Amino acid sequence: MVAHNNPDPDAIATGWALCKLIGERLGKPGRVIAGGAVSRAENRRMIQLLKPPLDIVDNLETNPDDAIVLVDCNPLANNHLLQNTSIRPVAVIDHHGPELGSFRVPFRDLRPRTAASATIAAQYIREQQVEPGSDLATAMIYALRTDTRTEQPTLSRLDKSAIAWLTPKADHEKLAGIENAPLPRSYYADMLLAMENTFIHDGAALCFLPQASGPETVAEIADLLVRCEGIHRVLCVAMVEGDVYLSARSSPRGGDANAALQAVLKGLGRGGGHRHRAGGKVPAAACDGIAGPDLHNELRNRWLAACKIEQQRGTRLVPRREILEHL
Ligand SMILES: [Mn+2]
Repeated sequence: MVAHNNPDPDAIATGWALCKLIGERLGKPGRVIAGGAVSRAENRRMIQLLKPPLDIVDNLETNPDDAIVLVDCNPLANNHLLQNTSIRPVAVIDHHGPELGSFRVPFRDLRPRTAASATIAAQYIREQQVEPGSDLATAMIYALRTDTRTEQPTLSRLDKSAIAWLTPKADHEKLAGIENAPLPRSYYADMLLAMENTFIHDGAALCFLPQASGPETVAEIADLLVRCEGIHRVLCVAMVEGDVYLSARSSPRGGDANAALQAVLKGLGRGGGHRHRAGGKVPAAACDGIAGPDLHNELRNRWLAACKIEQQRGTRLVPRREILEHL
């Protein structure tokens, strides 16, 4: 199972469930493989406590009789190990929205109305009467929880039925342990920098970090900012080892975050996601020759234009002076 790079809980749990299904029904071994890293503290804790069959690698090495299943992303996305290779997956199982273009694959199950890919995998194993066991069930519940981390998640009938089926099988102590994972000091450094670098333009928040401890920082900050009263759209951008990572969010009345992000990334990089949550990357090579402030301005202008916001000058999220005045 090849999951998207920097695999999230949904990608890991879905791949794991498919390994279990194929192992039990076809007697064939399987692994979940992805590039990048797992950096969010909660997700690292998930791996520690639940031990999914996950390998993080730089390059995909395959044997001729390996069957590759792409999970939680599709062949046209640029965020997985099959990108720029001639390897063709035998199956694609995903819940992300359709990308422009088409692809041929022997088996596909693409359900953009489903909250998580884990829901699709839960339906497979349930139909095949495969018992997930408590660790896999916990991973799948955590996948559903993280992929529905928005103000008004839309759970389909199938999502609810997967949750109801998995909940009694999950280990709720481990789940609480994952959700309350210890955080490194660097997390607070990122947060401090983020709060000082967030500007509001007409109900939209923009946060630029000249550096961050890992690629997932942008997602964590975007999740936090979109919960702020009066903020309906968020774009968070951070430089991590030369690459630029972006994360966009929108509240229920904030429009299509993914469409706005695609407009920002056009010609620079690629990304994907859903109506209210999306992420992307501008590789270091694409930033070559563009000075930091120029890229910053370009991304800001594109995003304000995509959101149809006229207020060019932002105001600080937390003006230090005002906090002190209230003491
Ligand atoms: Mn997902």
